[in-house]
Amino acid sequence: METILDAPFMVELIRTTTNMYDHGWDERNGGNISLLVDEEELARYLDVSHPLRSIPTGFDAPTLDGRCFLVTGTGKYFKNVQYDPENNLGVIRVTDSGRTAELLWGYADGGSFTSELPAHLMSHAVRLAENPANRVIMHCHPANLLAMTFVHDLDERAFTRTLWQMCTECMIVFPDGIGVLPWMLCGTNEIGEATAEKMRRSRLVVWGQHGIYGAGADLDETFGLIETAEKAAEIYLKIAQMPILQTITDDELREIADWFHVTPREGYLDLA
Ligand code: 2HA
Ligand code: ZN
Repeated sequence: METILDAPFMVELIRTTTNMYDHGWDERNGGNISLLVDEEELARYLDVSHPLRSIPTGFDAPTLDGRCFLVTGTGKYFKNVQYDPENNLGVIRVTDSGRTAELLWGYADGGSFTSELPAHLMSHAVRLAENPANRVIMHCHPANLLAMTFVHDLDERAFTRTLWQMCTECMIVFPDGIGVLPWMLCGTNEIGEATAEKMRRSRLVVWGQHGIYGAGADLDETFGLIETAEKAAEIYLKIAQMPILQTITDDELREIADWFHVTPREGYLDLA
């Protein structure tokens, strides 16, 4: 049997956690990732018929029964994943209408999945219903987006429009906009449900005074989504205190959308 440490999905996830740490998005134990992996693929590396232990999740996710995820561990540091994947990561299979996670590999020191598993699995369920190719939910604490939640209106139309106006790329990368939640206690089923509800409409969800969630078909796409929004937030913070002499107009945003064949979130552009 091949070692799971050489599996392409494992190599990619380890590289991604390291890259996110290097971007300053995941201080200490900040941030978490879950990646959907097919059981048939896992069976090349693991005996999937013998779970190591079962861990209760504390919530329901009936549509995910039988699905397997590679998930970062609770209390673990992204900085350390590359040096010790087996303690910092785990592979779980969701069973029992989502109430139980069977551990197939990892969390070797007796650990468990991220405290944000409710937000991850509830968001996976919603995104899979929208796009069966969705595989990744990613959470992190990028400084500029976080800072923006202190000084910008949290209305999600206004927040989205500001980001779209900061860089031409934004309309192309997230035409579906960005959902925004006010500050809420993290790690709870409530914030999980609220995040998943926002994920119906947009693949990015900001948590006020905390961080951001992104969803995508693979790790690169999801990282790029967050990276693009974070770049726009950085530009916003650089210019917010200066007189604005020109911006990207709504007609120009429409022009970008038409040229790149993307559909802006309905009602978010003011067009004559
Ligand atoms: O796991 O980022 O939101 C640490 C966090 C909690
Ligand atoms: Zn967080």
